[in-house]
Amino acid sequence: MISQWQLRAAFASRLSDMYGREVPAYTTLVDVSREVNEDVLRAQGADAERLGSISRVTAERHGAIRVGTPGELRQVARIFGALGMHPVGFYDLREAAASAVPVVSTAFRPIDGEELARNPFRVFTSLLTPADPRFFDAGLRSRLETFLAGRELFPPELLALADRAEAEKELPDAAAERFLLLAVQAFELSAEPIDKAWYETLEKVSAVAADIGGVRSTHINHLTPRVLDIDELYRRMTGRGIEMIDAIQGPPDWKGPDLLLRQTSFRALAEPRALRTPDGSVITGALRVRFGEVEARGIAVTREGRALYDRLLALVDQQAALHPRADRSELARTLWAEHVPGSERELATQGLAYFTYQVATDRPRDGSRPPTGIGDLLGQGWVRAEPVVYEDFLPRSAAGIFQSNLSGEGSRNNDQEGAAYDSAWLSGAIDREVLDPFALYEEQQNRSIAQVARELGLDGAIG
Ligand code: OOG
Ligand code: NI
Repeated sequence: MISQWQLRAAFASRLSDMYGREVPAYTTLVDVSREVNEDVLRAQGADAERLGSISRVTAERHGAIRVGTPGELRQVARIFGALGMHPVGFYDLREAAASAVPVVSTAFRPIDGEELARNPFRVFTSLLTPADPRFFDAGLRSRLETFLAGRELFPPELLALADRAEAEKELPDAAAERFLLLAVQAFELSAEPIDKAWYETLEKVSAVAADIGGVRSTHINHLTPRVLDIDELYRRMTGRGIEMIDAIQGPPDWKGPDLLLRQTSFRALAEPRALRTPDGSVITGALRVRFGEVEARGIAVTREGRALYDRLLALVDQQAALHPRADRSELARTLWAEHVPGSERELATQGLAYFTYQVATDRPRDGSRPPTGIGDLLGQGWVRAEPVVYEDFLPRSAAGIFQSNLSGEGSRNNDQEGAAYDSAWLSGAIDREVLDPFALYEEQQNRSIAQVARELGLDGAIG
């Protein structure tokens, strides 16, 4: 029998092999990430593993896929459900991006601490929004919806195996093998010729719309390894002559603890694709849609921590607009030094980031009563705090990653009112609850605090 987490680990690893064959530069990125991780581990020792064991980090990937309809997304949810991955978070990239990115997204991932430690594979999954009149007029919307309704992304056999794996939480060896084969196949780049005129019609609106709705299949858009020093990785990739996007998205490189998520990518590569021209002949063209991305993960922040992050992002924007020649990351670094607490201890006591707490083995044993505040418990050595890793994404960074890889801006008519989509709509559309990431982190933190309170005899009175 193959359990869900083994299926998830096997799927991630086979997808990685497949993507490496399709996009060789991805393999370079994985190799350089591994080298950087080994160097960081050598230099920092155990500290390097504070946000995840080196075996987790080395195997860690996120993928990105894009689908066209709620029905397709429902099927994706069944396939990832088989792998123990649940929809977490709602991202509206239509609002986060300046150019035309007509999608809303969620991420499928494990939610349980133990499952994350076994294999944290996650997939950023975007859904096209044909009903948004800022991008699609009535005629185009209807052509697009008809086109999408006529395709099948996932064979019924794959979906049946997925349902079985989700219900039974495992599959017999032979069924597991078949499931993995079909699941990886479903995300391979198709050799079927693309209708050139239709693809170009959509591309005028948005390259993302063309990538999703201009073809009769789906494919993995990128697969992202995790690195322990993304600034060093950026330098080494550039040194190897690989053209990276201009900046690292997310928090700046600063002297305090790593927070949230920092990401960067290399530009989408021209890949040969078969195109059918209006006269029916098939030619080889090139499309630039798939790229390589790498990320460094930091500590998960609370709602207050996130509000601070968003405020600083707005401040950086403001200052960058006032000083167009200034270095954006320098501006960000200065603002962070001014506004963000520089130690894990302060982040914990100010309620800005999530930690799990354990009673310290070397706590005071002189018969004194423990204090009841987390700050005092930490300060007086009663408990230790372990940072909780950020397992999710950032809308502004995601928009930046999408955007930096589009060849054209596309078009968008802002006189039109955008179609409304939110987390509740998405939950209804896929018939599964889209979970709130903050609630998941908070639960994890609260469970550890309740345990500490029990062990210290504080009856849940920790504040
Ligand atoms: C997804 C872009 C966002 C991330 O890591 O933030 C993303 C896409 O290009 O489909 O992958
Ligand atoms: Ni990504």
